[in-house]
Order: sequence, then structure tokens, then C-alpha cells
Amino acid sequence: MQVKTYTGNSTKEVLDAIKNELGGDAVILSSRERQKDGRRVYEITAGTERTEQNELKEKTGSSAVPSGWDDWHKEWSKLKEHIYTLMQPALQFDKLTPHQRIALEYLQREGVEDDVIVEFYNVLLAKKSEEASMLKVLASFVPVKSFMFENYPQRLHIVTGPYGVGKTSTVLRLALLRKQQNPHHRIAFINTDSLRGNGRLVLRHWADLSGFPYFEAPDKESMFAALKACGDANCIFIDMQGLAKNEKFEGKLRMLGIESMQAHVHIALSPHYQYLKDILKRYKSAFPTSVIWTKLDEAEHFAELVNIAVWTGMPISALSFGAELQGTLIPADEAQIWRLILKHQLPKG
Ligand SMILES: Nc1nc2c(ncn2[C@@H]2O[C@H](COP(=O)(O)OP(=O)(O)OP(=O)(O)O)[C@@H](O)[C@H]2O)c(=O)[nH]1
Ligand SMILES: [Mg+2]
Repeated sequence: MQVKTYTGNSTKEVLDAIKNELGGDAVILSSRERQKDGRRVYEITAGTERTEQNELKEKTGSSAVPSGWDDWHKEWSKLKEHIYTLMQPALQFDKLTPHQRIALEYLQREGVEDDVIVEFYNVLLAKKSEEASMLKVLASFVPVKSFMFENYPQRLHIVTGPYGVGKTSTVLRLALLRKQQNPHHRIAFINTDSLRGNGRLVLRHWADLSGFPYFEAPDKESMFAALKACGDANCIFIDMQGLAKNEKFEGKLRMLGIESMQAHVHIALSPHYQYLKDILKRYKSAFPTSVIWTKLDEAEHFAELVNIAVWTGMPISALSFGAELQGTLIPADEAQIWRLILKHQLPKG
């Protein structure tokens, strides 16, 4: 293991230097604050494993992932938690305005993750003298792109997400919303899940009632046939089932033959589902992607909306907050999102 001690004027400065020199896999071995020439300095000792494989990777530039990477990654995540614990005293909340401090402490209590809090803290601290509107700063971390034709002109909309999160309901609500916003648009549904009975029947029933063509397409051939049969539909919603643990979204798109079409993906997530960050990794694709938060009416806390936005940068496109089909989904709206996060006020349909 290569071990080195770094010193700087702030913890962030030191961590950045460590990351630059030793890379993201560096492990923090110790951390302390001390006085040097009458000023406070931060000293962190970090190490990195120099395995033969890593050295070979550096020399050859090969991007091959070393074996055991998952374990190493888990270990690193744990250590990162310790770093943020160590950093807490360095986050001098009293340097913020009282409003900013109360907001950050509240978000921390609500479950906004430490790395996200550190990002907020740094930006708020830098902007303090400018009397920055705190909400404006926080909102800049949570992008919003509400579900409207102007924002989402693509013809194909793929709605996916974990099992039971509300995908089929969301597809129906989005279709009704699009029809309401653009009464002349012709809408069609394609369901890629030919196995699960209940959601299929609901989708088919509502498609019939609303006069929207409905197709089932579990594979490439049926998908091509369904897309063809959609004819001149302006907007096609593809209801795609959740991924099994060992499945990847990109593989699923290839299996359906739609990986290189122009589409927009909406991932339905609910704040009360666990391990969203890990789940999301499997839903990665080259398509533009947004998040639709569902079952907000069943959640106790809404910190995950902030965590996921900061971690992924994906905008929120819609909010869903009830089991009924009507009046339970709105295009994402910044004010409603922050009322939800800060005051637990559900959106109004
Ligand atoms: N409380 C509440 N219930 C919801 C919401 N959205 C959907 N549901 C309910 O959640 C259940 C599952 O919804 P579906 O739309 O079938 O979920 P899905 O993700 O398509 O499920 P699978 O296709 O089986 O993976 C249904 O009973 C819906 O009525 C919501 O925002 N709030
Ligand atoms: Mg479904």
C-alpha cells in the first residue's frame, strides 16, 4: 500500500488533492486538525492499494476492472461514511446564515446524505456574502423538467422502474395528461410484459375505454410489429417491466430492438423504496432520462428526491401521489417539490 499525508486549508482541499493524486480508490487512514504558523490546517493520511493488476492497468491504460472490485467498492463506501463523520466538525454551520443553517440541519435530519449536505454547505458558504436565496441554491441541485410536450417532444416514451412502483398507473396518467395538454395527439401503448396479468388487464381496459391502440411486445419481432401498427401515433408509451436482479436495462432495450431509436426514458421511483441508488445503476442507458416520483402519499420523508437528483443529475418530470388514476399525477413543479421536501405538503392535483 502506498501511504501519504496531505495538508491543506480545508478538508475539501485535502480530499481533492488525495483524489487527484491517489485516485478515487484511496482509503483515508487518519485525519486531524492542527495549528500551523497561527492558522488552522487539515491533515489527512491516505493510502492506496498498488496491486499488480492496478499497476498493469496504469501502464497499459486498460480499463479492465480488477477482480474483487465490488468488495473494494463496498469498503470504500463505508470508509467514505467515516470521512463524512470526521468532516462534520469541519462543517462550521455557524458560518452560514441562520436560515441556511436551519435548512441544512433539517435536510440532514430528513435523510439527505452527508455527501449531498457537504455540496450544499460549500455552495451556500461561497454565496453567503451575496445573500443568496437559499431555496434558489438548493433548487439548483434538483433539476426539474416537467412533463409537457415542449420539454418531451420525443415520440417514444419508455416508462420503467422497480416492480410495483406504479409504472402502469404512471403510463396511463401520462397518457391522460398528454391528451389533456394536446387534445389532437394520437396516443398508443405498448406493453413489454406479457406475463403479469393484473397490470396488463388494467392497461388494456383503459386503452380500450380511451380509444388508445394497445399492443403487447415482449421481444424484438413483436416490438417491430407493434411500432408499425402504431402508425401515425404522435406519442407511444412503452410500459416496461422492472428488471430482475441480474438484468440490465441496456440489455433489455437491445433484446427489444429499440436501443438505437429516439426515445425518452422515465424511471418511476418511490421514496419509500430502499437502495434506490443501487437499483438505478441497472437502469442506466444512453437515452435522456428523467425520474417520476410515485407513491408520494405513502412516504414519510422525501430526502431521496434530493439525494437521487444530486447523485444522478436526472431531472424530475412528474409527481404521483395517490392510488386513483385521476387527479393523482402532476407535471413536476419546483415549488411543489420543495413544499413536499421542506413541509411534507403533498402536491395538489
Ligand atoms: N398510494 C399510491 N398508490 C399508487 C400510486 N401509483 C400507483 N399506485 C398503486 O400501486 C399499485 C401498483 O401499481 P402499478 O401501476 O400496477 O405498478 P407497476 O410498477 O406497473 O407494477 P408491476 O408492473 O407489477 O411491476 C396499484 O395498486 C396502484 O394503484 C401512487 O402514487 N400512490
Ligand atoms: Mg405494470
